Amino acid sequence: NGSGNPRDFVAKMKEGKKRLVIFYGSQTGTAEEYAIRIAKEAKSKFGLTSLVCDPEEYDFDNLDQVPEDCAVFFVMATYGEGEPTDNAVTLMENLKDTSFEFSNGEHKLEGLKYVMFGLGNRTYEHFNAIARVVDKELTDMGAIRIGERGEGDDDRSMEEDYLEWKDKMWDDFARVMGVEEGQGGDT
Ligand code: FMN
Repeated sequence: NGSGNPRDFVAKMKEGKKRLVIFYGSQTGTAEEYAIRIAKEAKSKFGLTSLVCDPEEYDFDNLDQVPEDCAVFFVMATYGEGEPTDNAVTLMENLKDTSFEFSNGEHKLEGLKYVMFGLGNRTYEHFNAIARVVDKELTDMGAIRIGERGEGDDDRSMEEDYLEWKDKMWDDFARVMGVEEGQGGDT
């Protein structure tokens, strides 16, 4: 209804009856494109709608308040010496900072279900460092990854890496979320 805090993604999910939220850490748009594709696939496969989010536009203190029947996707590119994109700096800081409290008063995300796809390039020393770090931080806080972490290589095989990863991920997703394929709709 637009009356709430515009930086509260959990409220937006609830208002829009969306069970998925997809955050993209993107500098030149590739990760954003994959985030949008993932949203389209969730809709066509399972009939689930997603909130596709620029992490810079949201606060993460209520990341622990994502409802149990929902999942959080992270589509994260790596830059520099294994650094996040500009729009993911605060997200990274919040996850890494053990004094950052979620609304449960702790630095814990017990039982939060998430999916991880990283974008990188194997010619860099810190290949997919951000996806790996965010994955580790989430797991350390008690969150539960759905499927394997995907890692795309922009040097040679981004598209193949994505295609190889996603079918198994959607199988695991369906099992964990208790949804079935073939319930999809348009886009
Ligand atoms: N990929 C890595 O795995 N590690 C890196 O350290 C890394 N540094 C990069 C630095 C620059 C200047 C550029 C242009 C790319 C770098 N990459 C690195 C590859 C990007 O992560 C990859 O191209 C990704 O697809 C970009 O996503 P985006 O378009 O969403 O920003």
